[in-house]
Amino acid sequence: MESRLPRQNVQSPHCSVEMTGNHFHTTQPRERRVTHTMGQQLGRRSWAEPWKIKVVEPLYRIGAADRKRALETAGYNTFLLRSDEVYIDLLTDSGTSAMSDRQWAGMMLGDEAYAGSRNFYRLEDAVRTYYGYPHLVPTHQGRGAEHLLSKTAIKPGQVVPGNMYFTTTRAHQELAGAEFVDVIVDEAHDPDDRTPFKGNVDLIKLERLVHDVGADRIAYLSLAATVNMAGGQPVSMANVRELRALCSRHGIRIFLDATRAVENAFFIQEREPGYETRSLRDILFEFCSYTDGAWMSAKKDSLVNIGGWVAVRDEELFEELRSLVVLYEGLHTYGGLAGRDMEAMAIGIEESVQDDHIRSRIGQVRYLGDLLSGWGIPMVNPVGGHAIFLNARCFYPHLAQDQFPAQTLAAELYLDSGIRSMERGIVSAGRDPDTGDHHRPALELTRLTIPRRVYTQAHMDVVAESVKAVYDARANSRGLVMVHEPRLLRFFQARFAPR
Ligand code: P61
Repeated sequence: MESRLPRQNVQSPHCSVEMTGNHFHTTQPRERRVTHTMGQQLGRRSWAEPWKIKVVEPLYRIGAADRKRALETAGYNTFLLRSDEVYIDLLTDSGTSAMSDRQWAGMMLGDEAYAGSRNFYRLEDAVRTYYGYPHLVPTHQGRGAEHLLSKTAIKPGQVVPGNMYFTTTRAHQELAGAEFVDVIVDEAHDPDDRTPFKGNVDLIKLERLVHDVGADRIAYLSLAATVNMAGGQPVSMANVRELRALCSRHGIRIFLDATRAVENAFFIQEREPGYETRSLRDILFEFCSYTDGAWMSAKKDSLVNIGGWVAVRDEELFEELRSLVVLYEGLHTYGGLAGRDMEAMAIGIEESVQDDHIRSRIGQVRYLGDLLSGWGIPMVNPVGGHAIFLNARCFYPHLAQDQFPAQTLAAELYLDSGIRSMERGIVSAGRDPDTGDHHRPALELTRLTIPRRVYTQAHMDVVAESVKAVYDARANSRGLVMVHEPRLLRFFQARFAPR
């Protein structure tokens, strides 16, 4: 990790070597100056990534006038910017991670047979080994898996309870005819509540729902670990264990959104008594063992640029998934992927459960969080696995929610420095399909999402300084109006104008 201190002294008994820029000057011994690494300044020992960089991709800064023009052309929606117009891209951690040398080497082992590719069997083996599900159907990415599972596991008119909605997940559940009901603990809706497992399902809310609608109207429990929209908050092992008992009593299945389940396992290891000395690998396996199946966007935890899967224990459901995948994605042994993509995914799964990897991944997110907290920047606490979620309501208390504070904050950040973030508030929440009104989530957040193995600590410093500059200028922001609203998942393509 490069220290961001202005100058560094390396002391020896005889002389000191002073580093200034790229030059070394030998000077006379003099009074010892105490320097602190960033880790020490933050009150801990420094950590470093368990990798070194072999290939780099240049970044370009674009000037303020060009940023202004680009944002106008993009309708003040960061999804509509071209990536060439972005300096540090924190839109998402989805498909944006850096693959390892082993993964790239694996790409050369792609077996591009239409049927029975050897890479499929390797992937099946990795999913069985680390997640424990016997029957695997690959898909091109997470929403392909959500589509198949929603179509096979939901009957129109059923209810799907879950620990907070996710945009594509809920859209597929609703398209399949279900109503989504949020049963996450109340603490999840409060950015300042520091409960360690804010992703947990509230068992009382779930029990009440079962009582009100009847167990046979519940298609399944949709359990996300970690919970993206709550700020990457984890679910405890105790909670999933109790859920298993409750759902088994009522004959309800549990399907897991395993997209960031490895990050969830890290939080269990860190925070849950009895798991301190267990490996991530063990924790992940045990967590999944309480569920009937899972869907996965491998573009996150599994360190690939594309790919996903759905995997289940039940053979009948597997048969249905297998017949649908050939209609929507591709043959059941490639599901819309190239053989090489499946090989990279299998290797990525193995790399993702390494304790060192996750410690440094989440450590980097926390590093940014610590800097921002130190400046009193309002955000979701505790910091979650994949991102910092800025609390846009506190940046702009003078803006009403339908003046789009989080969208405004994403626009201001881009204007300040070319950093791209994402709205996670009223725009993302969309409209209620029955009433047509905006969903009005309690959380109005702007997400700074950290890709895995891509940016350095220095990039985080640049990001933190820009957030601080935007925070300092917060009183000047006037908000936005929406001038174009797509029917589905509107946040991707909506357009805005300044108020
Ligand atoms: C993201 F703005 N996430 O966080 P797919 N489950 C979960 C996800 O986080 C997820 C998917 C399923 C994205 C990409 C994205 O509203 C948005 O492979 C917990 O992207 O199809 C994806 O997996 C879907 C960004 C998705 C969005 C939807 O950035």
